[in-house]
Amino acid sequence: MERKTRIILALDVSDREEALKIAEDVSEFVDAIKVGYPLVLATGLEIIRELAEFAPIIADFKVADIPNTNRLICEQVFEVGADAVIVQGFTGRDSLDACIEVASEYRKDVFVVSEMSHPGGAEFLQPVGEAIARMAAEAGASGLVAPATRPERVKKIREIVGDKLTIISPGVGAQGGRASNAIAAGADWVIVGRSIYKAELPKKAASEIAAEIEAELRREG
Ligand code: 3DU
Repeated sequence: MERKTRIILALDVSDREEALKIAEDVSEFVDAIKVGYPLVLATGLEIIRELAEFAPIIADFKVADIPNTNRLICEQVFEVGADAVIVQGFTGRDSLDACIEVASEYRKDVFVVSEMSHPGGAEFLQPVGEAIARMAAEAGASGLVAPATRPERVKKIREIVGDKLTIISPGVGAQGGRASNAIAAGADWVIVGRSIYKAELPKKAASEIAAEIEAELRREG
């Protein structure tokens, strides 16, 4: 995944044609496309292979099972052409290790959720988010998912993992976070869904977020 616009599109639509149309339309403004349950359950896993024509694909299945099941899930995800998978960390080190082992066989990436961006993310996950971030770094994950709705938490997670891991950050736009604040706090990429795919002109919406991020990066020098 190359750092260009620093935007990952969360493509949570449920129609195949619409998904492909939006992906093609916005591809110059996104560095990757995140695909999750809404699109895959509606259209089938093969949509990952089709979308991979436009951008690297992050499969957001928030994998959270025993090691053997995690391994089986990750094999399916990488076989169909995804470049990365998002997994939960709360299931423990052995479950995470299983995902990382499969990813390294396929030379792919694992992103671990440290804390979720919605209000409920502060209830159970936030108190263990820092421990999950440390575990992910020790286990050799590629990156973490940290909330753009709480830039101070992105900053904290960045302090914990240093430059060792990348941080991808959902919660921009529809959930109230700002792309520039998440990037300023230390996120490498922001994840944006509804603010792009529900916009009247998705390409224009993506280009505006890209411009906001570019301005922030210029300001930082
Ligand atoms: O709120 P949006 O429409 O911009 O979509 C955000 C996407 O990121 C969506 O796919 C959601 O499932 C995912 N996500 C979070 O929003 C929060 C997390 O902590 C992890 C993933």
